[in-house]
Amino acid sequence: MTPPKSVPVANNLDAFFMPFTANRQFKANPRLLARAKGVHYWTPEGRRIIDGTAGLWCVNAGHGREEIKAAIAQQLDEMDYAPSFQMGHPKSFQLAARHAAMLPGDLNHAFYCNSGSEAVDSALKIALAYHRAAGQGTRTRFIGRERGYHGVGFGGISVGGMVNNRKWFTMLPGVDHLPHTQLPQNAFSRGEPEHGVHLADALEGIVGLHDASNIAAVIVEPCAGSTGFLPPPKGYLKRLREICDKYGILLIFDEVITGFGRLGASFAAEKFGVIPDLMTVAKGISNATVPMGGVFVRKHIYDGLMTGPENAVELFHGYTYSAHPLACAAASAVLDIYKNEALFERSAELSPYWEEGVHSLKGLPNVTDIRNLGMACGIDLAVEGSVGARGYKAFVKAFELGLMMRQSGDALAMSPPLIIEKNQIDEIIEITGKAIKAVA
Ligand code: PXG
Repeated sequence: MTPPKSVPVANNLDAFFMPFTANRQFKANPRLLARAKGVHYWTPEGRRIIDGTAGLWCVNAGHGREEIKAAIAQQLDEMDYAPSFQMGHPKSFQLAARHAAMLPGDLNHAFYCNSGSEAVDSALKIALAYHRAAGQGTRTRFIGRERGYHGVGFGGISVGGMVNNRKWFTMLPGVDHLPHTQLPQNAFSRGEPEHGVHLADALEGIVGLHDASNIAAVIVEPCAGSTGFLPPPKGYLKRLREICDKYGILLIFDEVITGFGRLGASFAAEKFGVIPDLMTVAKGISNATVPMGGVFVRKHIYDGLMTGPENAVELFHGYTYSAHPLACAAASAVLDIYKNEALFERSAELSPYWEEGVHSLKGLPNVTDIRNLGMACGIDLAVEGSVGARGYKAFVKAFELGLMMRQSGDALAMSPPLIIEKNQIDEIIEITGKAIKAVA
């Protein structure tokens, strides 16, 4: 790959109000990415950066995929846009059928939107509508989990459990939280930790407090991503499913990160053998080429909403760009790549090597925990001064050394594209080790 020509960037950074970024700090010392191919980015000056995070956990099939580019270009030629309200275009129906066929259990209907945040808010609304259609309109409460991330809509931040995303904003009423699942006795666990199944039982307490007749749904990430990657304790998700079933509470898995191969299976639901009533996805659904999100629902949810007169809209919810033709074309091409290159299987095959690599960092200065599952990991560093200071320094150092990682407080997280090679995993681990040592 030819390094890019230099792109002028100085003095013009002011106008863009950057999301989830320390704007002033960044603009004083920017980190810019100008090109990408395979598992690499290049800065405007042509410096190569290995992508340890698949963008933001989303470019699962690697960057610059010609097949996706061709599908999007062809779709643009054929038809740029068509509405999905009281109209349809063929690719949306084809894509939904393909998703339904690959999803576990009877998760066989797809509602499309444009992001994970929209997917979460859509799922919460579908849960409310489902209960109301079933004559259980008092079921309005949602249960999230501490340290959960469900995007940035008002629904998502309310069920989410990250304090900085919540404290500035008004919350939805009627939300409780389960405890998070990071226990000190599980430090340095490989894969699913041994301890913590009992943490799911907190749901019984919440039911005791509010009564099940007031609770609509529980939403969790099967494996929490944004707060430093927390795999579920053994048996935890099954226990949650059992308690939800006992009380008629819907279970929503937010698979925005875990979906499409990240954990070495199509979805976490498949990996753990636990089928939620609704599943939210985004990111890997389109390999991040065209924004797309979705809610996959089980048969009883869809059927439950197909009531009333046939000429009545069953769900008063949707987006101008729901099932956008370009997104559908991209998502379909991505499914071909996942299948043709067996990337979910590849993710499973590579994960023991990844696990060895990330756990080889145990013993480096200030490393207090390492977690992994599938092709992702979280590494906790001891706090130095203020929370997040050391984590940020490690992240900046890694970028200087040619690696893109994620940092949340003092937790580092990585999730490379699933096309990564073993020698590239070695490079990621080596640079991570150097960055950690540099901030000791
Ligand atoms: N749910 C989950 C589980 C997510 O991880 C969202 C919803 C929201 O998706 P959108 O497309 O609205 O951003 C996410 C997004 C990080 C990081 O570094 C994670 C996300 C986004 C940005 C950064 O952990 N996840």
